[in-house]
Amino acid sequence: MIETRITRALGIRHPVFQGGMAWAGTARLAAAVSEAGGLGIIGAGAMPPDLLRREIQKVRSLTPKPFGVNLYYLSPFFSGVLEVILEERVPVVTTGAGNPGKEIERFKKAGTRVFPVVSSVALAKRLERIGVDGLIAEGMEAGGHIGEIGTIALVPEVAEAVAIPVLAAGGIADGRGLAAALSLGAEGVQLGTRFLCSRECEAHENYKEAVLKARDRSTVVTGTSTGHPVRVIENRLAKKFLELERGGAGKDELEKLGEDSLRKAVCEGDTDWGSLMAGQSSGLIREIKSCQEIIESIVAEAENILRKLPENIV
Ligand code: TUI
Repeated sequence: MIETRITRALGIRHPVFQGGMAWAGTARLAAAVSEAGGLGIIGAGAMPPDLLRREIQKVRSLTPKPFGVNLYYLSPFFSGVLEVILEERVPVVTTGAGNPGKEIERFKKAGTRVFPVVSSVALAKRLERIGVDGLIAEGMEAGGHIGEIGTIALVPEVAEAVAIPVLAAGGIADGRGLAAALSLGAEGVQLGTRFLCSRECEAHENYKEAVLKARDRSTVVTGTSTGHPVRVIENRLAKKFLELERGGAGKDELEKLGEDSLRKAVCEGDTDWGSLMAGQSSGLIREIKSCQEIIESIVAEAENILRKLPENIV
């Protein structure tokens, strides 16, 4: 057992969050992760509010354990999604691509714990001051929207700068990553790509196969020219995107190319023209496992490493 302030505060068995992946983070996946003792998270992405409400109710029908919703700040349904999260009194909210400064008081009144994702020390400090419950320090090894600092430097810098608990994310897929995160001062980890390749994840089999096939250099970062970097597995869409960016294409043209591409990949299995968001940990993921196997093997491996660590030093 690895107990930290995170497991105690949230009443979960293992300090492992599932990343809130748009389209792939469905109620079925979130419930499976929570049932296995982690914190399952519904990826609200660009979900309409009524669908999110049904997904929340579905998680509750599948498990009595705590779960979360990832609130994506660029959603066209942002305000409706926020109201549903508050009305449903969701236990935990994580955030993506924005900061919850304006909403924090309403979350507190609803009894919702807030764990924003941060990719810098400055934002981490600002959010601690406004009263968030913890932070997810996400390095640029992560999939999807990313910042610019690597996990191994970002996590200790954030952990040192704040007193609230910090989880590490980005490039972590196994017990070695969890042990490393704890060594860096984190009190848990968030895994996206690893849970994408779980039996319970409803992403298309083609997407999962693409992650299993991926190696260390299989992902690229698109969108640096527009200030919205996104890590994806390289495919025809990513190559086209990078080619347009190198040619100085404008934001509108790039946005048009990317439109609907994540849904095409996750729901239709379009591995050529879909956006295969995935982290650099793809190279570590070799097989589909159940959420329970993923969590139990990560915790057991980390415990083993931490127990044996002194033997590495001669
Ligand atoms: O959110 C993510 N990664 C994501 S969200 C997503 S959903 C999507 N759907 C369709 C098309 C495109 C994307 C895919 N990947 N990671 C968390 C994260 N948040 N990383 C960085 C940030 C972030 C960025 C800017 C947090 C705060 C911020 O600015 C806040 C401020 O006000 O300074």
